[in-house]
Amino acid sequence: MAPTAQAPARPTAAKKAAAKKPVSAKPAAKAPKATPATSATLTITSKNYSSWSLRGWLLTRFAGLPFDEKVLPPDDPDTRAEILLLASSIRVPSLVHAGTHVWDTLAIAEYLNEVCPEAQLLPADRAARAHCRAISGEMHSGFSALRSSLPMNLRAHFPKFKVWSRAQADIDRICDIWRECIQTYGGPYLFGEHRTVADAMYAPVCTRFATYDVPLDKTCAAYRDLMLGQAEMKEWLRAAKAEPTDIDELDVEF
Ligand SMILES: N[C@@H](CCC(=O)N[C@@H](CS)C(=O)NCC(=O)O)C(=O)O
Repeated sequence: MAPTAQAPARPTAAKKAAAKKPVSAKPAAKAPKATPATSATLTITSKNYSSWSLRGWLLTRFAGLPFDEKVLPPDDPDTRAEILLLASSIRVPSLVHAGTHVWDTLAIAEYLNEVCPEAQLLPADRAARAHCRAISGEMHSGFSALRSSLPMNLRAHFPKFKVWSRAQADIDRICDIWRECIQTYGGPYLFGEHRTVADAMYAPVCTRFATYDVPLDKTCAAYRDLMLGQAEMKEWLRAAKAEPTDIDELDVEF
Protein backbone atom coordinates (compact mmCIF):
# COMPACT_ATOMS: atom_id res chain seq x y z
CA MET A 1 0.00 0.00 0.00
CA ALA A 2 1.37 3.44 -0.90
CA PRO A 3 2.33 5.36 2.21
CA THR A 4 0.31 8.39 1.16
CA ALA A 5 -2.88 6.56 0.16
CA GLN A 6 -5.03 7.70 3.03
CA ALA A 7 -6.35 11.09 1.86
CA PRO A 8 -9.61 11.36 3.79
CA ALA A 9 -13.03 11.94 2.33
CA ARG A 10 -13.99 15.60 2.14
CA PRO A 11 -15.51 16.30 5.56
CA THR A 12 -19.25 16.88 5.72
CA ALA A 13 -20.64 19.90 7.59
CA ALA A 14 -21.31 17.65 10.58
CA LYS A 15 -17.74 16.34 10.54
CA LYS A 16 -16.39 19.91 10.25
CA ALA A 17 -18.46 20.96 13.26
CA ALA A 18 -17.26 17.92 15.17
CA ALA A 19 -13.68 18.71 14.20
CA LYS A 20 -13.83 21.94 16.18
CA LYS A 21 -14.27 19.99 19.40
CA PRO A 22 -11.05 19.68 21.40
CA VAL A 23 -9.62 16.23 21.99
CA SER A 24 -10.86 15.26 25.42
CA ALA A 25 -9.99 12.28 27.56
CA LYS A 26 -13.47 10.76 27.58
CA PRO A 27 -13.80 7.33 29.09
CA ALA A 28 -14.18 4.62 26.46
CA ALA A 29 -17.68 3.40 25.76
CA LYS A 30 -18.33 0.07 27.49
CA ALA A 31 -17.22 -2.84 25.33
CA PRO A 32 -20.33 -4.16 23.62
CA LYS A 33 -21.65 -7.60 24.43
CA ALA A 34 -20.37 -10.13 21.96
CA THR A 35 -23.06 -11.96 19.99
CA PRO A 36 -21.26 -15.28 19.61
CA ALA A 37 -21.25 -17.33 22.77
CA THR A 38 -18.60 -19.67 21.41
CA SER A 39 -15.24 -19.91 23.07
CA ALA A 40 -12.24 -18.09 21.68
CA THR A 41 -8.53 -18.38 22.38
CA LEU A 42 -6.00 -15.71 21.53
CA THR A 43 -2.37 -16.77 21.48
CA ILE A 44 0.13 -14.04 22.19
CA THR A 45 3.64 -13.75 23.54
CA SER A 46 5.54 -11.27 25.73
CA LYS A 47 3.35 -8.42 26.94
CA ASN A 48 6.41 -6.27 27.52
CA TYR A 49 7.93 -6.63 24.07
CA SER A 50 5.39 -7.88 21.57
CA SER A 51 3.63 -5.00 19.84
CA TRP A 52 1.70 -7.37 17.55
CA SER A 53 0.40 -9.27 20.55
CA LEU A 54 -0.81 -5.99 22.05
CA ARG A 55 -2.63 -5.07 18.83
CA GLY A 56 -4.37 -8.45 18.57
CA TRP A 57 -5.31 -8.44 22.23
CA LEU A 58 -6.71 -4.89 22.11
CA LEU A 59 -8.72 -5.68 18.98
CA THR A 60 -10.29 -8.68 20.67
CA ARG A 61 -11.07 -6.67 23.79
CA PHE A 62 -12.44 -3.72 21.77
CA ALA A 63 -14.64 -6.22 19.91
CA GLY A 64 -16.10 -7.44 23.21
CA LEU A 65 -15.45 -11.08 22.30
CA PRO A 66 -14.77 -13.12 25.44
CA PHE A 67 -11.56 -15.09 25.05
CA ASP A 68 -8.99 -17.15 26.86
CA GLU A 69 -5.52 -15.81 26.59
CA LYS A 70 -2.64 -18.14 25.89
CA VAL A 71 0.70 -16.49 26.54
CA LEU A 72 3.71 -18.26 25.06
CA PRO A 73 6.97 -17.26 26.74
CA PRO A 74 9.24 -15.97 23.96
CA ASP A 75 12.40 -17.43 25.52
CA ASP A 76 10.94 -20.93 25.80
CA PRO A 77 12.66 -23.32 23.37
CA ASP A 78 9.32 -25.02 22.60
CA THR A 79 7.56 -21.77 21.83
CA ARG A 80 8.53 -21.57 18.18
CA ALA A 81 7.28 -25.10 17.54
CA GLU A 82 4.01 -24.30 19.29
CA ILE A 83 3.48 -21.09 17.30
CA LEU A 84 4.26 -23.03 14.13
CA LEU A 85 1.47 -25.47 14.94
CA LEU A 86 -0.96 -22.56 15.29
CA ALA A 87 0.00 -20.57 12.23
CA SER A 88 2.25 -21.59 9.40
CA SER A 89 3.54 -18.00 9.25
CA ILE A 90 5.06 -18.64 12.73
CA ARG A 91 3.61 -15.47 14.09
CA VAL A 92 1.40 -14.32 16.90
CA PRO A 93 -1.23 -13.04 17.52
CA SER A 94 -3.35 -15.96 16.48
CA LEU A 95 -7.09 -16.32 17.20
CA VAL A 96 -9.15 -19.49 17.28
CA HIS A 97 -12.91 -18.92 17.51
CA ALA A 98 -15.79 -21.29 16.81
CA GLY A 99 -13.52 -23.63 14.89
CA THR A 100 -12.09 -20.82 12.79
CA HIS A 101 -8.39 -20.13 13.02
CA VAL A 102 -7.19 -16.70 11.97
CA TRP A 103 -3.76 -15.10 12.23
CA ASP A 104 -2.15 -11.88 11.10
CA THR A 105 -3.38 -8.80 12.93
CA LEU A 106 -5.33 -7.23 10.08
CA ALA A 107 -7.04 -10.52 9.25
CA ILE A 108 -7.99 -10.86 12.92
CA ALA A 109 -9.34 -7.29 12.84
CA GLU A 110 -11.51 -8.00 9.79
CA TYR A 111 -12.73 -11.27 11.32
CA LEU A 112 -13.66 -9.59 14.61
CA ASN A 113 -15.47 -6.84 12.72
CA GLU A 114 -17.63 -9.49 11.05
CA VAL A 115 -18.25 -11.54 14.19
CA CYS A 116 -18.90 -8.55 16.47
CA PRO A 117 -20.37 -5.87 14.15
CA GLU A 118 -21.93 -4.01 17.05
CA ALA A 119 -18.44 -3.09 18.27
CA GLN A 120 -17.98 -0.93 15.14
CA LEU A 121 -14.32 -1.79 14.81
CA LEU A 122 -14.55 -0.26 11.34
CA PRO A 123 -16.39 3.03 10.79
CA ALA A 124 -19.91 2.88 9.33
CA ASP A 125 -19.20 5.50 6.68
CA ARG A 126 -17.60 3.96 3.58
CA ALA A 127 -15.03 6.72 3.03
CA ALA A 128 -14.06 6.71 6.71
CA ARG A 129 -13.86 2.91 6.61
CA ALA A 130 -11.49 3.08 3.65
CA HIS A 131 -9.41 5.68 5.48
CA CYS A 132 -9.32 3.50 8.60
CA ARG A 133 -8.16 0.50 6.56
CA ALA A 134 -5.55 2.61 4.77
CA ILE A 135 -3.88 3.94 7.90
CA SER A 136 -4.12 0.55 9.60
CA GLY A 137 -2.41 -0.99 6.57
CA GLU A 138 0.21 1.73 6.64
CA MET A 139 1.02 0.78 10.24
CA HIS A 140 0.96 -2.93 9.42
CA SER A 141 3.46 -2.68 6.58
CA GLY A 142 5.45 0.46 7.29
CA PHE A 143 7.37 2.58 9.77
CA SER A 144 10.29 0.17 9.86
CA ALA A 145 12.75 2.81 11.10
CA LEU A 146 10.53 3.61 14.08
CA ARG A 147 10.00 -0.08 14.80
CA SER A 148 13.66 -0.99 14.69
CA SER A 149 15.12 1.98 16.53
CA LEU A 150 12.36 2.48 19.11
CA PRO A 151 11.25 -1.10 19.88
CA MET A 152 8.35 -1.63 22.24
CA ASN A 153 9.61 -2.16 25.77
CA LEU A 154 6.99 -1.23 28.30
CA ARG A 155 9.20 -1.58 31.36
CA ALA A 156 11.80 0.81 30.01
CA HIS A 157 11.97 4.59 29.97
CA PHE A 158 14.58 6.54 28.03
CA PRO A 159 14.24 10.24 28.80
CA LYS A 160 15.53 12.58 26.07
CA PHE A 161 16.13 9.65 23.74
CA LYS A 162 18.02 10.72 20.59
CA VAL A 163 15.84 9.82 17.60
CA TRP A 164 17.67 9.41 14.28
CA SER A 165 16.36 11.17 11.20
CA ARG A 166 14.65 8.22 9.46
CA ALA A 167 12.79 7.30 12.61
CA GLN A 168 11.85 10.97 13.03
CA ALA A 169 10.37 10.91 9.52
CA ASP A 170 8.19 7.97 10.61
CA ILE A 171 7.16 9.85 13.74
CA ASP A 172 6.28 12.95 11.70
CA ARG A 173 4.16 10.88 9.32
CA ILE A 174 2.33 9.19 12.20
CA CYS A 175 1.62 12.55 13.80
CA ASP A 176 0.25 13.83 10.47
CA ILE A 177 -2.03 10.78 10.30
CA TRP A 178 -3.30 11.30 13.84
CA ARG A 179 -3.89 15.04 13.40
CA GLU A 180 -5.70 14.55 10.10
CA CYS A 181 -7.97 11.88 11.63
CA ILE A 182 -8.75 13.88 14.75
CA GLN A 183 -9.50 17.03 12.72
CA THR A 184 -11.62 15.15 10.19
CA TYR A 185 -13.66 12.96 12.52
CA GLY A 186 -13.65 15.13 15.63
CA GLY A 187 -11.83 12.79 18.03
CA PRO A 188 -11.25 11.79 20.72
CA TYR A 189 -10.29 8.56 18.95
CA LEU A 190 -8.90 8.47 15.42
CA PHE A 191 -12.33 7.91 13.87
CA GLY A 192 -14.49 9.79 16.33
CA GLU A 193 -16.37 8.50 19.33
CA HIS A 194 -15.62 4.78 18.86
CA ARG A 195 -12.37 2.93 19.13
CA THR A 196 -11.62 1.31 15.83
CA VAL A 197 -9.05 -1.02 14.29
CA ALA A 198 -6.81 2.02 13.74
CA ASP A 199 -6.63 2.85 17.46
CA ALA A 200 -5.51 -0.70 18.22
CA MET A 201 -2.96 -0.62 15.41
CA TYR A 202 -1.38 2.62 16.67
CA ALA A 203 -1.57 1.75 20.40
CA PRO A 204 2.01 0.39 20.53
CA VAL A 205 3.18 3.66 18.95
CA CYS A 206 1.60 5.48 21.92
CA THR A 207 3.65 3.32 24.28
CA ARG A 208 6.84 3.95 22.26
CA PHE A 209 6.25 7.70 22.36
CA ALA A 210 6.04 7.45 26.16
CA THR A 211 8.99 5.03 26.53
CA TYR A 212 11.33 7.13 24.37
CA ASP A 213 10.07 10.50 25.56
CA VAL A 214 9.19 11.60 22.01
CA PRO A 215 8.16 15.29 21.96
CA LEU A 216 4.63 15.71 20.55
CA ASP A 217 2.30 18.59 19.82
CA LYS A 218 -0.82 19.10 21.98
CA THR A 219 -3.19 17.10 19.78
CA CYS A 220 -0.93 14.07 19.47
CA ALA A 221 0.10 14.16 23.14
CA ALA A 222 -3.60 14.23 24.14
CA TYR A 223 -4.31 11.23 21.88
CA ARG A 224 -1.30 9.31 23.27
CA ASP A 225 -2.47 9.98 26.83
CA LEU A 226 -6.06 9.05 26.02
CA MET A 227 -4.93 5.70 24.61
CA LEU A 228 -2.52 4.97 27.45
CA GLY A 229 -5.31 5.74 29.92
CA GLN A 230 -7.71 3.12 28.50
CA ALA A 231 -8.66 0.48 31.07
CA GLU A 232 -7.46 -2.26 28.69
CA MET A 233 -4.08 -0.56 28.21
CA LYS A 234 -3.62 -0.19 31.96
CA GLU A 235 -4.42 -3.88 32.43
CA TRP A 236 -1.88 -4.83 29.73
CA LEU A 237 0.79 -2.51 31.17
CA ARG A 238 0.36 -4.01 34.63
CA ALA A 239 0.77 -7.52 33.22
CA ALA A 240 3.80 -6.47 31.13
CA LYS A 241 5.52 -5.04 34.17
CA ALA A 242 4.83 -8.23 36.09
CA GLU A 243 6.50 -10.43 33.46
CA PRO A 244 9.36 -12.27 35.15
CA THR A 245 12.57 -11.14 33.47
CA ASP A 246 14.14 -8.83 30.95
CA ILE A 247 15.15 -10.73 27.86
CA ASP A 248 18.18 -8.92 26.40
CA GLU A 249 17.86 -10.31 22.91
CA LEU A 250 14.29 -9.01 22.73
CA ASP A 251 15.39 -5.40 23.17
CA VAL A 252 15.05 -5.12 19.41
CA GLU A 253 12.08 -4.97 17.03
CA PHE A 254 9.60 -7.66 18.03
N1 LIG B 1 2.30 -9.20 10.30
C1 LIG B 1 2.13 -10.01 11.46
C2 LIG B 1 3.30 -9.75 12.37
C3 LIG B 1 3.29 -10.63 13.59
C4 LIG B 1 4.65 -10.76 14.27
O1 LIG B 1 5.68 -10.29 13.77
N2 LIG B 1 4.65 -11.41 15.44
C5 LIG B 1 5.86 -11.68 16.20
C6 LIG B 1 5.63 -11.32 17.66
S1 LIG B 1 5.43 -9.62 17.90
C7 LIG B 1 6.13 -13.16 16.22
O2 LIG B 1 5.21 -13.95 16.23
N3 LIG B 1 7.39 -13.57 16.28
C8 LIG B 1 7.72 -14.96 16.47
C9 LIG B 1 8.83 -15.42 15.61
O3 LIG B 1 9.24 -14.66 14.72
O4 LIG B 1 9.24 -16.54 15.82
C10 LIG B 1 0.80 -9.67 12.11
O5 LIG B 1 0.19 -8.69 11.70
O6 LIG B 1 0.30 -10.39 12.97
